[in-house]
Amino acid sequence: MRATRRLGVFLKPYWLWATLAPLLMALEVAMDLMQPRLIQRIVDQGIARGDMGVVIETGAWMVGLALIGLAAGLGCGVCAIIAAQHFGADLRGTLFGKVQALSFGNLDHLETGKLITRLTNDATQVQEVVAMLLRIMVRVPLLLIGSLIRAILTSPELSLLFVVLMPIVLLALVWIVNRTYPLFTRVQQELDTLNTVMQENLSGLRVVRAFARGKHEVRRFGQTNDTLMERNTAASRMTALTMPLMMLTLNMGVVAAVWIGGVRIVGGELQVGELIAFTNYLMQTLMSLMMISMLVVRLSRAEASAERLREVLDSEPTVTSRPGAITTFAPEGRVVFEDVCFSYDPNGHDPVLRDINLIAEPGQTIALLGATGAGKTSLVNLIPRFYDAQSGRVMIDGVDVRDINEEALRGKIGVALQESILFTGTIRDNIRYGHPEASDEEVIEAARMAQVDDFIRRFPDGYDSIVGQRGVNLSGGQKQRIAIARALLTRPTILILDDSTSAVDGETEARIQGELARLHQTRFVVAQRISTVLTADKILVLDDGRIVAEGSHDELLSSSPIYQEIFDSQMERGGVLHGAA
Ligand code: DCP
Ligand code: MG
Repeated sequence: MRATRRLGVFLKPYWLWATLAPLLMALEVAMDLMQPRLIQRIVDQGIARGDMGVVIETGAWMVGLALIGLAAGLGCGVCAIIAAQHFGADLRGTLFGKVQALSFGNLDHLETGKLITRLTNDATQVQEVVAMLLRIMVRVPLLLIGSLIRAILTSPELSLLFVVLMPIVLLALVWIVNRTYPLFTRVQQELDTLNTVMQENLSGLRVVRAFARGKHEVRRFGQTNDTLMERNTAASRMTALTMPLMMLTLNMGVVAAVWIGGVRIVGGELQVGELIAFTNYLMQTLMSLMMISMLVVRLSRAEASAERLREVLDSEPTVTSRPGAITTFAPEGRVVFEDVCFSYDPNGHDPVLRDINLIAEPGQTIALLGATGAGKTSLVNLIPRFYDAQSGRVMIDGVDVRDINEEALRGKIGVALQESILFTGTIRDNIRYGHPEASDEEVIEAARMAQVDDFIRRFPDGYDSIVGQRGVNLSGGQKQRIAIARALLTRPTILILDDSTSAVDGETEARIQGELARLHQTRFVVAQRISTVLTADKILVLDDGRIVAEGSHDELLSSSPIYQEIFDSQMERGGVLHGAA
């Protein structure tokens, strides 16, 4: 229950609706509780005495009170829905905002698939339970206590029946809840697995196709699907089985009441109407008890969802702005790494970068070369503070990046990430993403420099062409170049290109480099091909998280065996010659 209660804050702004709903429900319950009492009056004072007036008058009262009850019930439903829907919308909004505030480090743990389930399925689960709570949570206890009291008032002698019935029903309920609770927990777990399998598959559908693993995936999904069905059936069978059992107990109670009551009526100690009223209250009491057991099960399912939401809500961004961080930042672009060590593990195990020292003067191009997994992406990600160094410092113009407000910092750094992701929308909007106020001329200029202007113009809609989800209707190299244009448009002081021309042919790459060379900015260029780094002011060769060689192309060629090795292997394939042209 803790996690569910923790979400209660989202109901606070709607406290009026959230209080009105139970109040109206209380009114409805009050009306419900009056009915058996009025039936009793019709029977005992109307029918038994042949008094038509009492019958008509009481009947009219019954209809009137029922109508009030109906109105109150409807009102309660409306209020509960308003409160719950607003609650849900705010919850989703807050979750989304939270996700936006998270750092790269957090996102390494909360995968997209999981986040989608949380923002949709889990949020809805909790929202539904809130709507239910606002109605039933009040109804059930009120009805239980109210009808118990009325039953005792109606016939204290018959009420002794409760002493026998209540323990039986309570025991049965505890047993049922104990049996169904774990069953429903397992249903929820299996539902999670199903969601995961489904999401992984939908996002990786192309891989599945490419490896012709469709049948295998269908089988895998089928297994999970079947397990879910079995568990659901087991849980439902349990509930289905218990219903008749409960009804049996209930009916036995009624039979006992009628039997004992009948004897007393014959003896003249009880009136028929009283008996009818009593059995009515008896049934309401026992029914309320059954409702409680259902509530418990439902709540426990929501608790699992609430717990998952709590995990998102409580995750703190791993990278945050320090109080007093610099908010106006106009650097020249001198980047310095001082003894930087970095690990993806919060405790610093398995460092990915070790003792990194480097100086990039304003306007210099620094190239990072190294095998995959060497730590190139990790290194450049420290400059815009996607992650924070474990020890050592990263400084821009002598200021530790941790002392600069994140937005101010990132506003000066243009990044083309290793994986070029485009959003659904026009090509123009994609290029403008980091600088939405940019004019069309600026967009075209950036595109021209990134060598995409030509092919964009060849589309029928030019810059207004729509890019599909994840940019499916563009080639890898085209996407990379749009990502470069996007980074260039923000006119950054520091530009980071993480393997951004890996899918671009050598000739085009050389042309992009030629354009970039005319800009005065500090550039970090990550590459696998030597052709990409030939003209760099400084080339850093990374190996297993360490800088193992450093210098210009010519220097490295004569001094670094590793560099020579890379050079030779690429020469054989002719890549360098092509790129150097
Ligand atoms: N790593 C990790 N968690 C991440 C990203 C990376 O644990 N979120 C690990 C995987 C590698 C190491 O860090 O062992 C270095 O990864 P990089 O992405 O920095 O490696 P490169 O960019 O050099 O490799 P590539 O050329 O493949 O992009
Ligand atoms: Mg990388």
